[in-house]
Amino acid sequence: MDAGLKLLNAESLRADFPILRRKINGKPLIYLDNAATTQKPRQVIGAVRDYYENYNANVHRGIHRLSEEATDAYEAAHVKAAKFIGADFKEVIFTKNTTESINLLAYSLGLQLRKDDEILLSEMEHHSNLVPWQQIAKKVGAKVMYAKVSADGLIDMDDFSASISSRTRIISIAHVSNVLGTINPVREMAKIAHDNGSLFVVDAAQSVPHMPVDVRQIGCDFLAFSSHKMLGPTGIGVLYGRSELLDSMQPFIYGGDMIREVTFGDTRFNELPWKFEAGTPNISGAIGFGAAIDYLKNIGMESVFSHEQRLSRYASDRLLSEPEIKVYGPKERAGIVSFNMGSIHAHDVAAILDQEGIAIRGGHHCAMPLMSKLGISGSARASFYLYNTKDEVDSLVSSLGRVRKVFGGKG
Ligand code: C6P
Repeated sequence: MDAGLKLLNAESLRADFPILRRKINGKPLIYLDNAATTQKPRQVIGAVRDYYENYNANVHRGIHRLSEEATDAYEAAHVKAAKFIGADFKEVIFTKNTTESINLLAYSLGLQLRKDDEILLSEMEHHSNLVPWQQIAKKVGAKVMYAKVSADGLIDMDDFSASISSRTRIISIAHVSNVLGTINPVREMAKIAHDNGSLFVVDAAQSVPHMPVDVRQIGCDFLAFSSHKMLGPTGIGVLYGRSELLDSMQPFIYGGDMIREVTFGDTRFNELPWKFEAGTPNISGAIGFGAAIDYLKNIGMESVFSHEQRLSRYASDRLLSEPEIKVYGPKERAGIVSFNMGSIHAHDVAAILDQEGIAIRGGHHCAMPLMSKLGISGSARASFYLYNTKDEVDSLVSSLGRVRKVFGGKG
């Protein structure tokens, strides 16, 4: 471990999260569904409340005091989000979430593709980084290719390189798999993409919330993530794009705020990033998101990452020492552990754990093609964040005994 790394104290951070005091079925809540969404600290809840109580107004429109304050706070959130990933202010567009960010790209870039152009994804993509490309490819006659995932849960880099051709225009890959916890070598992939003249998109929904991410270090062209997976409110996310690319792209949604001048005949679009933010944005969400970024920066993303890696290593070791449990994905992983217990359905595992106050996700995790590749219909998944503890992992593993009892040794 890096000697300068500040160890995170999950126990003391928990006091910032009011929901973690809740009891479920009379038992303390153990929240292990952080890949789906994360809980919110009082600092984020307070920032949203402060906006509504003290300076609620629309942004970029009014000359009055409230509108100026709201605009300043909204733009400050853009600055925080840009700095958090090492980008410039004008390169960060606020969207609804990762899904909308990728749809923006699919519509804006994908619709420019020609027949027989190729888009390369991988077999481990979330539906949000698959369905938009698939649908746009159908419209323009492009082909979607998938780099293979090996038995140990890694993208096969030989197959990745071999799948790229002179027709590959866009390559879009998850930084971290929401099922396997695999951390993909996006920096290396960006280089391979650029050597071929392809654009490289990173789905960072499961990485930006959990580890240091710098868009210049990766060298990607675009990167997408969601506030709600990093302690912030729902309904706000980011699309990062290199400014020269965003400048040359057509907006995806048209309307107010994204224009400079409109006549009866035509429209000139606003400057970046506003060109891509049509209509009244999610102002309270952006302000809460800014507070979430402050909170994470204060702890340090290296510390968040190392805490989660320690928890996921501990969890997978403990799960693997139990009878009939299969854990999916590589040994070196982010804070996501997917598993199955013999022939017991993942939904049943999640339902019994819920009775014990433990929240995990069971199912296909919006990655049905990956499930079919793994030959399963779903998995149980525990996913960690900065407020989770080793004791909670112990409770998870011991509660699996109850699952086994209910299902009479099927696990
Ligand atoms: N995965 C999960 O439980 P949105 O919903 O737009 O904020 O994020 C979509 C998304 C995109 N890419 C990856 C890798 C993701 O994990 C997700 C969201 C959640 O795994 C909800 S299905």
